[in-house]
Amino acid sequence: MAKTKRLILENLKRVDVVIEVLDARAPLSSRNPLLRQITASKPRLAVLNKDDLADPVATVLWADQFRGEGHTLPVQISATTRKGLDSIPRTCRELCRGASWLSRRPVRALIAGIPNVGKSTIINALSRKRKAEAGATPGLTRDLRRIPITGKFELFDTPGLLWHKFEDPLTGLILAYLGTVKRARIDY
Ligand SMILES: Nc1nc2c(ncn2[C@@H]2O[C@H](COP(=O)(O)OP(=O)(O)OP(=O)(O)O)[C@@H](O)[C@H]2O)c(=O)[nH]1
Ligand SMILES: [Mg+2]
Repeated sequence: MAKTKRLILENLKRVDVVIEVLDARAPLSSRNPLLRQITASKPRLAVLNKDDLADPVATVLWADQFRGEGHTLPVQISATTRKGLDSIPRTCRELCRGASWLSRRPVRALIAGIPNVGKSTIINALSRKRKAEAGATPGLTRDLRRIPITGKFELFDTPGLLWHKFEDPLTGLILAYLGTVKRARIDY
């Protein structure tokens, strides 16, 4: 966790946007307060992934709530079915609108979030290649990697980041249900 936090902090100056990937089934519990705190200086995009597994009515309400907060644009996607994928590069570009460098170099976005929410799967789906290791076990991505998607868009994959203490025990339970916590660490 300390290593991932350091990786994100060290690489923040190399990116234009931070994408926080959330699980559409539990957007509030999967939102990492530590990540919000350390990336507060960058424009942010909240991606509600695994839309195919979530209640569609609830997801729309969640997206409205995020939109209401103003500082973070929400998009709903499913990396598996490819629903909404194109909205990621498009929204990242919108967040950089007016920047002097926009016509000269790609938009660089750091993709972060708690373990197992689908960060690497989103990168593979966008690039249409298996460039990042992805799978059902939390903690698969172990290092930061820069992955060019198109000439206009680059992503930085990061390992999952959890925080030290869940204020609400229900959050811990929900994160365990989502497959975020390593099995060996769960008290069944
Ligand atoms: N149903 C469904 N499964 C998904 C979706 N996106 C990712 N997954 C699955 O979620 C699991 C985790 O995916 P990863 O891409 O490895 O997740 P990650 O966030 O990179 O995980 P770490 O690197 O461990 O932090 C895999 O089994 C994926 O197939 C989605 O949109 N829908
Ligand atoms: Mg990963």
